[in-house]
This record gives sequence, C-alpha cells and structure tokens, in this order.
Amino acid sequence: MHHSIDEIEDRLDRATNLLRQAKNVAVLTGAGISAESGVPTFRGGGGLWEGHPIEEVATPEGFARNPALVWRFYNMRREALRQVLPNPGHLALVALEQRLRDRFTLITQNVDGLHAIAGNQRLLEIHGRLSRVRCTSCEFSRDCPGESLPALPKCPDCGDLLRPDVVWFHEMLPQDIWRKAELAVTRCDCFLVVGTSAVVYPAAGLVQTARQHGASVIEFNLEQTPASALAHVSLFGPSGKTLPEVMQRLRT
Ligand code: BV8
Ligand code: ZN
Repeated sequence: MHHSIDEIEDRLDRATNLLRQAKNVAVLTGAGISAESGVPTFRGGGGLWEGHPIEEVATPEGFARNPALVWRFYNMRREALRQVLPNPGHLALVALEQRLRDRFTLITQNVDGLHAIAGNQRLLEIHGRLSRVRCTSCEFSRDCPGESLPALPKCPDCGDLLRPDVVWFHEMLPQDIWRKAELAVTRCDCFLVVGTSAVVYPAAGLVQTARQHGASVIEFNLEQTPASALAHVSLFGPSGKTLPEVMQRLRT
C-alpha cells in the first residue's frame, strides 16, 4: 500500500478528527499491535507451528490428542514473552485511556498480557492470558508470568493436568468478559481496530456491531483486511508508528 504523503496526512487528519469528536471509544486489538514488540503474529508465519496448523494445536481436541505437543507450543510462547516489552503502539492506547477514562474500553484478542503490562486498566482479554494456567478438572488457577513450567504441569490441588488459561478454537469465550465487550461496542461512537486480520469470530464481528450502532471505524493495519470494507479510515503502516502519530495530533 503506497500512498502519497498528502494522502497519508489527509487520512491521519480524518482519523484524528473522528477520535477528537468521539464521546465513547472502544478498541479491538490483535497480534499485529505486539508484532513490533517481537511477538510473532498468527498468520504472519503462514499460521503454522512446527508444521502444525495453529488451529490444530490451539484446540481442546488437539490438547486431548497430544497434551505434550500443545504444552510445548505454549511453553515456547511463554518463554518468548520473557524478552518482550510493550511498544509505542501499546503506550499510545494507555495515553488514550488516560485521556478518556471511563469513556474508553480496550478489547484484546491477544494473550500476551502486554496491554496490562503497558498500564491499561479498562481491558477485556476476550481470549484469555498466556501467563495464567488453570486446572482441567478443579477450580485451581494461577497467574505465573515468566515461570518455566514442566512439560506436563499438574494441579497442586487435585493432581490433574493443567492447561493454559486461553480460549482455544471451538471453545466459548468467557461470557462475562464477552458481554462487557459487546456492550462497550454498542455504546461507542468511535471504534479502533488495530493489528488484526479480522478472520477470527466472534471477535471480528465486533467491527460490524460497531458500524451497525453508528460508530466511526478506524483501522490500523499494514494491509487490507475484511475490516477495511467497514472502516471509514484505514491507516496503513506499523501501529507502533500510526497510533502514536494520531495521539500526537490529538494533543495539538
Ligand atoms: C467460538 C487464543 C463458539 C489461543 C485464539 C467450528 C466450530 C466452532 C467454532 C468455529 C468453527 N469454525 C470456525 C469457528 C469459529 C472460530 C473461528 O473464528 N475460526 C477462524 C479461524 C475461521 N472461532 C472460535 O472457535 C472461537 N470460539 O466460536 O465459540 C462456539 C463454541 C462451541 C461450538 C460452536 C461455537 C474461539 C476463537 C478464539 C481462538 N483463540 N487465541 C492462542 O492465542 O493460542 S485466536 C488467535 O487468533 C489469537 O487470539 C489472535 O489474536 C486471533 C486473531 O488473530 P490476529 O490477532 O488477527 O492475528 P493475525 O496474525 O491473524 O493477524 C495479525 C494482523 O496484524 C494482520 O492483519 C497483519 O497485517 C497485522 N500486522 C502485523 N504487524 C503489524 C500489523 N498491524 C499493524 N502494525 C504492525 N506492526
Ligand atoms: Zn485441580
């Protein structure tokens, strides 16, 4: 996507004006916002891991079939998170929350915990969190960021197998969190969709929901996605640059 400078300027101005006029803002982020922190995206590497389609290792069926393989996938991603830090895109969304306070809601599909580390409070992690584990049988759960876990971690209370506390494909999203996300989107008049390929549902459906409720939609991505057709403005470029750029203009 190559636009002339004044085309980019014009898009940035339009996005900034929509945000400036907004009473309530909701944001949906995906793996792209963490790419500049060094966290690999899902469909960047062709959506494969050790030759397995992600949808195969990130499902309850895959876990039942081969828990050691699935734990190897998640332990590798847990280890990788030790080196990563929020990037200017995350920090721009913290600044936006500080500006809007209770008129701001951040909905993320990401499980890397970087929005919480960056400082967002009004955060809905609709796909769970990599740092947290829970028991496959009892109520035990524990957030253990940075800890390396055994190949097949067991529950300290009942001895059964632990699992990562993330939402796998074909699993329901946490209902209370999902309901809050839907509510925030129906109430917003400006919806930012950042760094997501907009193919995973029900998360991707939030863009349509925002449009249906009359919100302006601003997309931040490197390339066109199914959300682009619903966006009033698409800002093509790394969100670590475009989000701070919009925040900068908002302040002037
Ligand atoms: C559900 C947690 C109801 C795990 C994830 C059959 C039966 C049941 C359901 C289905 C089915 N067939 C399909 C479905 C629905 C399914 C689905 O949508 N599948 C897709 C693949 C078609 N959804 C589900 O299963 C959901 N549950 O429907 O339950 C139900 C229940 C029972 C029975 C019936 C129905 C559960 C979905 C949640 C899955 N868990 N993650 C883990 O992380 O390991 S989803 C996973 O994908 C991540 O959360 C990730 O966030 C999400 C979406 O990916 P993206 O974040 O968008 O990342 P991606 O790499 O795709 O894109 C990155 C984007 O960033 C790109 O656009 C790129 O251009 C851009 N980018 C890159 N760098 C930058 C950038 N942009 C800006 N700046 C940059 N620097
Ligand atoms: Zn247990």
